[in-house]
Amino acid sequence: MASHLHHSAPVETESAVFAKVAALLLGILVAVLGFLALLMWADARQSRDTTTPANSTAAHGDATAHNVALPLNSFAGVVPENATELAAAHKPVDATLPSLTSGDLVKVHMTLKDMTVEIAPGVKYNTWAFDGHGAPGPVVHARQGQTVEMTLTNGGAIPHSIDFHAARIAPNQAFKDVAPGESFTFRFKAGDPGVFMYHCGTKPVLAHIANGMYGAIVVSPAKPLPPVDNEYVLVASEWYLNGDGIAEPASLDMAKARSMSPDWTTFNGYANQYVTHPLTANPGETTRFYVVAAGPTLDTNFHVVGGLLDRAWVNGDMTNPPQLGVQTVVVPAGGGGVFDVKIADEGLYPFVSHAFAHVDLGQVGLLKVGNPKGTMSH
Ligand SMILES: [Cu+2]
Repeated sequence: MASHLHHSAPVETESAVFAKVAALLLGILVAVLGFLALLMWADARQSRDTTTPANSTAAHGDATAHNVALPLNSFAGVVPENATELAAAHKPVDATLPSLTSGDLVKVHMTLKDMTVEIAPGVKYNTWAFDGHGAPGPVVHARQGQTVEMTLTNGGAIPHSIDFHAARIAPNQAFKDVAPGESFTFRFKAGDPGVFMYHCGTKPVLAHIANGMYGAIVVSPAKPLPPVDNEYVLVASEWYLNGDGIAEPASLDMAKARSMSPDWTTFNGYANQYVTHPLTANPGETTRFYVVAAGPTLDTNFHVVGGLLDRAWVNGDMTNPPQLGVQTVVVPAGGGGVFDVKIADEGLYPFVSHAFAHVDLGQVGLLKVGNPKGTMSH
């Protein structure tokens, strides 16, 4: 525009003076705009420089290169540089359904411990754990009609309790708080078949479940389900961290737990463990998954990629016939489901929560059918 006015200047004297003034003003405007642009560029460069360190921490490990810190001070996907080796060295939680015991009474003794566990490669967390390997606690397996005798010994620092969803019992009696150092025994009849959650019910329950106090009890029906070749138990849960857990163990971030913004979501307490160490089946076999969503808050939308849930006992309801050939079933937080999957062809079949943020945060595993090429054999 300035050059147009400039060219037209010689035509008439008055308009030439006007044009020169206009050109001068426009020139100043261009200079001012240019200076402002320079300031904005410098500002943008500075803010990019200041965010780089956080992002580069998150970017370690090729599998998690796309993970960057979210505004809620997320530690999603933040793992140390040697995460791949750590994942390979991790001993996966055995997902195999434990066998039934004979007799009318199933005795279970759990000792609560405050213990630090890994929930992802190189990511440590201070749990309040039910027994043995941290979270989830051990799988309890009973036959419908058996009586479960539960003894809880509190080896932790604060009161805890245990609430079995499989039990019809007065909670103020059976699920009462047990003081540190004390033991408490109660019995209940496993009268309803299904797969149920158990958890600490001490207030605030959100904190006790988020700290790893949960597990699964399978009550097999008196009239057995159709026989299958493999039976696995998956307890889905999410973790809310107040730090990345790498240099020192993380603890619970209650604000994140309340806002339902997990850093990691897992099957059996450790992100992606069955991707690195797949569950196995042979071609033509049927695999039964007992799935509990422990939460504390989020559901799990169970789905097997490349397969269908041939028989789905939705909500673990075994008094009605299963649904047949369904794609995805919601396992609600505090609920369970039983799913039979028959796979004919060799391959790697991911099982996921199809609410895909869960997959991104670690709630995914593989069912390795046969021995497909290019996979490790174990
Ligand atoms: Cu507790």
